[in-house]
Amino acid sequence: MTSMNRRRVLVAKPRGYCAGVDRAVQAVEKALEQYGAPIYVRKQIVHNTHVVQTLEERGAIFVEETEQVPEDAIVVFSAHGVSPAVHVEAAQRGLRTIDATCPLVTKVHNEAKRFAAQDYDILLIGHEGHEEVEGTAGEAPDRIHLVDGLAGVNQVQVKDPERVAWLSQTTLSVDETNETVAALKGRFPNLLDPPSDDICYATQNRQVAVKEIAKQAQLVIVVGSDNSSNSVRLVEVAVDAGADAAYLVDNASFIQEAWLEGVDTVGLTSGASVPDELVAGVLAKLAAHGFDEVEEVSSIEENVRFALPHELRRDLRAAI
Ligand code: 0CJ
Ligand code: F3S
Repeated sequence: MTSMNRRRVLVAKPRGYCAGVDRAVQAVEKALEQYGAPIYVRKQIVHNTHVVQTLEERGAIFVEETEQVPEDAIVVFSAHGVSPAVHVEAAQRGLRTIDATCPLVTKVHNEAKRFAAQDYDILLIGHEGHEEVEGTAGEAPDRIHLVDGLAGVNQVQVKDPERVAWLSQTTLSVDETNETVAALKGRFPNLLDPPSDDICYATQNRQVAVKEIAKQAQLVIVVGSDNSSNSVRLVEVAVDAGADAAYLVDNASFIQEAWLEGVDTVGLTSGASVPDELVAGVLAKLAAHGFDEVEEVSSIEENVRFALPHELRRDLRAAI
């Protein structure tokens, strides 16, 4: 230990699964229980390496596209959602599907359909290539234009600048999105807002909490996988909020001892797709390095719950 001061960890709350991740993971578990292995899953059910590996060990098979799923199999669609074309493809192949799309992503799909039906061009703020954005854009491919942050604002072309609305990916940085929207309104003064926030409650709550700990911590550790948009955003938000350094780690083994040198206060948080046991592993490693005082920060309580996908409430075997 290099520091003589007391070493403490500020743990951000809320942590653990958000309601959409909990539902999606449970959907795969329930399908395995009800129908037995293998259960196919299109894309990673959520963007967490540990979750995917654990489900694989239990008999889930992860594929990139539905064409890789055998005709008589069951396939689960991931929490990030799919475009209508994927549903059509699956139906054409006679697959039995369980849609684990987070209901808050489905809400954005519905907003996209409604704006498109009203003849609006839709500026979808999000990260190019992210599955959620691909799914949402598929609801109205001719109408939806991706705006990937501030850099995308000046490039976007619309049919009628008077008839434009914006939507967003659910897991973006709230502050960055506000900046992008302000810039879009500079270009399109009549830009219509979504009826309610598209950035979901879990993403927003975790950003509020990480700002709180980043003000007091020299180092912020975010547990999450590197393809997890909401987890990566927490690293950026922590640095913007004043942490000297912030790192994303999949689990405790990724922590480098050099990061802890001269540090008295570590902030710890996790993405919405991260099981709490991984955070517990990081706490144990930090304790072994003298960070044995643990304080929970933030008073946000999360009590959102979603019912399991409706397909799990009937017997899919009946469809064979
Ligand atoms: O888009 C979602 C439905 C969020 C799912 C939870 O997080 P994660 O890490 O699987 O996905 P993101 O890359 O979207 O944050
Ligand atoms: Fe849904 Fe937000 Fe979680 S969109 S899956 S509640 S991160």
